[in-house]
Amino acid sequence: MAGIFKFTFGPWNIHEGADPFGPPVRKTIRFADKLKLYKKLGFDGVQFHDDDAVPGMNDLTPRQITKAAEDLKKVLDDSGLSAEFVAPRLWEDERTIDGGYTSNDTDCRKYAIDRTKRAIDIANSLGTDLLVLWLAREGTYIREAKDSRVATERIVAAINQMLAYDTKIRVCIEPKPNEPMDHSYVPTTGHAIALSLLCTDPNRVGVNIESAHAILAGLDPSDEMGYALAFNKLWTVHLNDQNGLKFDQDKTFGSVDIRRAFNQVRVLDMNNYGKHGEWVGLDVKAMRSQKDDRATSHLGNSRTIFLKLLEISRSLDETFIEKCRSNRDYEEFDMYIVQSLLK
Ligand code: XUL
Ligand code: MN
Repeated sequence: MAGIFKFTFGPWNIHEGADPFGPPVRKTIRFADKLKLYKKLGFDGVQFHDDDAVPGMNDLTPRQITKAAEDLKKVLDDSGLSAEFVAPRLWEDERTIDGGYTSNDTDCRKYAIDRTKRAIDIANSLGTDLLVLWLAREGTYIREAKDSRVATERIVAAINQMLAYDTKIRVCIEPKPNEPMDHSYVPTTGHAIALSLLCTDPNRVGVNIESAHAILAGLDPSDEMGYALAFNKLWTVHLNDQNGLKFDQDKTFGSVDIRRAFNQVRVLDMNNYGKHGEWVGLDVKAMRSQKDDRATSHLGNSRTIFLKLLEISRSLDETFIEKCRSNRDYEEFDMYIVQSLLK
């Protein structure tokens, strides 16, 4: 069996509860205070958007950005925390309204690449070689807005520039089928992995699978994970849960479908996920209707649910499971799994 899992989340997972229809409903917790919560909640790693690490980075020189990131690294070291990855936030600037890497405008594409290079600088300063790309606006609202072949080639060209800029960086695509864009160019794990094979160094392009994003694509997250594992490309995960085909909910892991969550834990554990230093990442949000006092519980709860499901998976009778499989006794097997989850 695999070893001990280590857990991580991003500071955006502690938030004020604003949604597209209403303002914040909880008090802001300062970044420095969020960092203090990590260990208390059972987490050792921090995931960063580039400007979580260096706020206001568009107004800073590359040297100033690196200096700020180096200062943050000292804070992380003093807190016993590691940076897991850095992700360029390419969805807020006016130059990325119609996409960054796939924008039809040359200057906007240049901005996206330059910003990504700064995110790589930040990753280096924070001591991580992992860059996550959630391709938020690399898509369209009407298909005719962009040429999908050109858009795909532009994403590949952008990743190739990242690989050339830093010969150590590993680029991890986080697929999502929609939201904010209506149609996304890299909607699933299969798309992301196929895209990696077009890059100059496919071995340095992998995936970050988010449970909710897979569900939004009508797919099972654990099968997506198994697929990526078969390519040795599952380099991080964003575990959470999702109630059907609606907005991206980022619910507490296992809170909607405990069996679906169980299968994610099981596929990770059975395949020694973590053996090469991979983290168990969460991307979960407290409900907007939650009061301030327990607005971080979703993080600890997700971790607790993961560990409980791990315990259940490891306690299963593997000989019995093999017998069920070879006899095709799937009704018995089904009941065994359900009973194990009900205990
Ligand atoms: C968006 C999402 C992002 C990425 C990081 O749906 O999941 O938070 O995980 O950029
Ligand atoms: Mn995510």
